[in-house]
Amino acid sequence: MTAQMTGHPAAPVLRTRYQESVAAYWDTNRDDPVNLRLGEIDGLYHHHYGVGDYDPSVLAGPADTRDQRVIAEMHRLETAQADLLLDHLGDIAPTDRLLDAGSGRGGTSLMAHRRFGCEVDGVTISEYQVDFANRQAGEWGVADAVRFHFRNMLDTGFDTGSRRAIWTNETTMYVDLSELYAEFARLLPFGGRYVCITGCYNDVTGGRSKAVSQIDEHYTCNIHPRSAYFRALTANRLVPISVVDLTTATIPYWELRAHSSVATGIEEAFLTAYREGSFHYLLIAADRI
Ligand code: GPP
Ligand code: MG
Repeated sequence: MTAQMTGHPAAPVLRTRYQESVAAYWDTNRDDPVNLRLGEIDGLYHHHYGVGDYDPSVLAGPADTRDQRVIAEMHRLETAQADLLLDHLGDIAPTDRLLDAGSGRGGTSLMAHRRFGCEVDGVTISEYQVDFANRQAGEWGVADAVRFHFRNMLDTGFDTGSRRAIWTNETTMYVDLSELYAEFARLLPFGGRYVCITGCYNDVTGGRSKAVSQIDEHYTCNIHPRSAYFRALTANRLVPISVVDLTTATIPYWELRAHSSVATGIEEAFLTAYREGSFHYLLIAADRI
């Protein structure tokens, strides 16, 4: 397909060595039961964490079915996280267009289409994820409305002012926030909404803690301080309307995950970082002015 046919600029999708390494990480991360076994439950494959209390009875019941109950409960909490994000998008009409920036295997986009009935485009720099998510959209019978593209969220190629709302669900730790929000300010019309869920480190406790560094190392990412979000939003005409500290709400998810067969070894770093206060799990909703 030529650049002209897609409306996308001729620039390469991956611009830097760092972006190549991030793409390689997600392209090769194909055997991840912590995400696949959850997604298999209902066809919503997430790449984000959960919020809310877990039902303690999932740990108490018969041992032979315990793990499946734990996995189903983790999935319920991850889907609740995406629902919370969508709650902050505001009024979305079926004629609106949305952008999922860093769309992973597509779970949040499919939920957005199911809720609002509108078109959703997802972009990711992992070609594996693009193919996986487009296959899911096909299986859901919504491939005409929910489309995933091999594009860079810093330079999407979509038309100026074309998006009623944009979200990033745990993806901003891979990019420069100034570049990202400049692109979002271009894509959103006046009054358009941006919603971010992210992990960020705490300026008040100081620099990057050891636990936060372990998370960066694990995912090949670069977690930003809390201050960087508000500075970059404000500099790009994105004015916060809601800021929700989800730190307390996400801790049970990590406690449950630590008890599951699909734990990856990063659970203790998240629990330490959240409990010691060096790291927050934050939702920010902002309007484009
Ligand atoms: C992906 O979720 C998470 C990240 C890319 C970035 C780190 C997020 C922070 C809030 C710091 P995932 O579902 O792919 O992770 P896992 O495989 O561990 O479940
Ligand atoms: Mg996951």
